[in-house]
Amino acid sequence: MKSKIIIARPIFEATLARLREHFEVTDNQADTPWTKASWTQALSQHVGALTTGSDPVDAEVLKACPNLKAVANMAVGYNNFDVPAMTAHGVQASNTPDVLTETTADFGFALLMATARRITESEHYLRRGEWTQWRYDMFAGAEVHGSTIGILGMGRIGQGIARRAAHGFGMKVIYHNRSRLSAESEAECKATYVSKEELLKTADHVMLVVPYSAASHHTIGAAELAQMKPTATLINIARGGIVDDAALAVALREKQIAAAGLDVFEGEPKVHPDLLTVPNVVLTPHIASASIPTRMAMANLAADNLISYFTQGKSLTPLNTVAA
Ligand code: 8YV
Repeated sequence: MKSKIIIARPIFEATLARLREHFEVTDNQADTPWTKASWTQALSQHVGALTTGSDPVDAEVLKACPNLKAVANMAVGYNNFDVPAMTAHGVQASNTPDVLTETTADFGFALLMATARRITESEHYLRRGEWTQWRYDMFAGAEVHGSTIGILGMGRIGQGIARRAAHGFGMKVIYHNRSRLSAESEAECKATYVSKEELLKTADHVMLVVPYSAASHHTIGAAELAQMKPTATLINIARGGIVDDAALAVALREKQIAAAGLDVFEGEPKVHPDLLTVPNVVLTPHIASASIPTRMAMANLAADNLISYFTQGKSLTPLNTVAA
């Protein structure tokens, strides 16, 4: 008899077909939204699940799911998981590292370019039919090449951004992280370790790539925004709660900083209403990893993590160790 798994959100048909070879699958190709209660109830009927970064697997959910054995997150970030609680319940947790690193770093750069060079703001102006003649200061933005980028969070994606910045754009790279990179990695990224305060004070562009946890909640709030240069841009491709969105909307409106580019939001898919009305912000709906090949690689790795757990007793990219 095949084990029963649930796929929380729509997925590629090919991934679904592959999973159906191994499991009895409950899919959600109809994209029916979950409440926490309906998700918990559905999950409790299955031994495995393929989730995205916004489907909770916490102590409360786990209590209702005594038969659950493995959950594969189709995301590198896993703040939707309570990993210690999963370990305590004997549930294998896995994520999808590496396969999305370069694509997400590409997007960080795209958002930086769009924000610094005011691409979306100028496109809206053009579409509104307001472009009547050339002006020396029309949508003049900040320089990217040769400027200083400050990267908060220097994991795989942060290092991908640093390599692009240093080698592609001749930027000076400064970073702050819980721990310093090895001398070899610093040299490869041409990156200099600085304090968070120095980074905020000196960077022309601040890029946020820190994982979300209680400790990183509101890493950037009113006090940090006040330390940044008035000409600086802030880019968030990490997680919504890293930035105090209400404080950011005020800082943007009052031109405490020049502009922001945000792919993630507190309480997404809801976006703070004040961010929707300020012009100097570029907003995208959490798509940093969304190239077709990368999303396929993420889906395949998540599927392989489930298949590997149920056939070999261990996922390929596990986040915890559990007895099979
Ligand atoms: C995911 C992400 O697409 O990997 C992550 O952590 O934020 C994105 O790549 C998103 O979390 C949905 O799973």
